[in-house]
Amino acid sequence: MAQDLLIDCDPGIDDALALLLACGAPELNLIGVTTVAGNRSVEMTADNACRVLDLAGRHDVPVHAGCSHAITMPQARTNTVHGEDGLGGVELPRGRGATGQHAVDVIEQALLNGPAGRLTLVAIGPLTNLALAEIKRPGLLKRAQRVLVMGGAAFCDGNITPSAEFNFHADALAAQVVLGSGADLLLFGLDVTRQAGMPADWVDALGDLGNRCGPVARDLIRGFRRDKPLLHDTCPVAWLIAPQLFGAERCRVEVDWRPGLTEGHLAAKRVALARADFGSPVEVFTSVQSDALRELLRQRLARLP
Ligand SMILES: [Ca+2]
Repeated sequence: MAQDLLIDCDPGIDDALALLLACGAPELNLIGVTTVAGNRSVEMTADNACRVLDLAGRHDVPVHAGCSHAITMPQARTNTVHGEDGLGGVELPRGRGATGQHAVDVIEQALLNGPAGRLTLVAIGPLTNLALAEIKRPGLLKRAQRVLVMGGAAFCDGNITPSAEFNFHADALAAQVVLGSGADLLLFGLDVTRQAGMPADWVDALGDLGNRCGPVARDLIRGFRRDKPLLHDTCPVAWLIAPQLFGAERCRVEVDWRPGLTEGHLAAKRVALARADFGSPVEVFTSVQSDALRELLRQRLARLP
């Protein structure tokens, strides 16, 4: 039976690829998408999620906009790595908007309705929505079967500051709240996503899939304002389909949420070496078979319209 899945995101080019992968995977039942301020404003990320889902023919998947900035900051920390429009200048038609329901309420209701352990959460933007849902109703995230998060840099350099990854830096307190929630948590940070590159010839070949989504995926990836585009957000969704492609280490983790040089830094220590009173135990992913990951994505994109 397909796995019920809710994706919280901030599209974002790699978010768009993650959504397309989820739409193209018969193993997954995407019940909804929530969005948050991150790469761009929350209004723009909600619009972009609608556009991407419609592209994939998934008009049935509702999009709910959520938080407009981090818990501790008056404005969102956005970026333009994905272009001013968040989709690398690729113009996709928009036939609808987000629902009137707030993402935090949707996450709460999705986890409260039905039995605990049924729904999987994938969070690939700043963690503000998940954290506020947990603050509103403590213990909520433990009702998820699993919470898969793209964020952090455990044993490698950051991509925003020397030690912080973008999603954790954008709302470090939210990251700490989610990591400390006691949920069954899988962390896909830069340690693993930096291995998930996209060579130009592979990107070019997406244009030959014979559908409309393939060439759009190619153009989205070409829109990255980085020399070496990476499949960051695709990794947790791919794990749900093919976990054997990934390797992880059990670690205890904490996020530095105080303002300063190391804000958003993920402090991780392997469980065998860590004191039991340090942080929370999570799976920290450290390796991926990148050729097989790209092939999985290519095959699932080929199933789309
Ligand atoms: Ca993202």
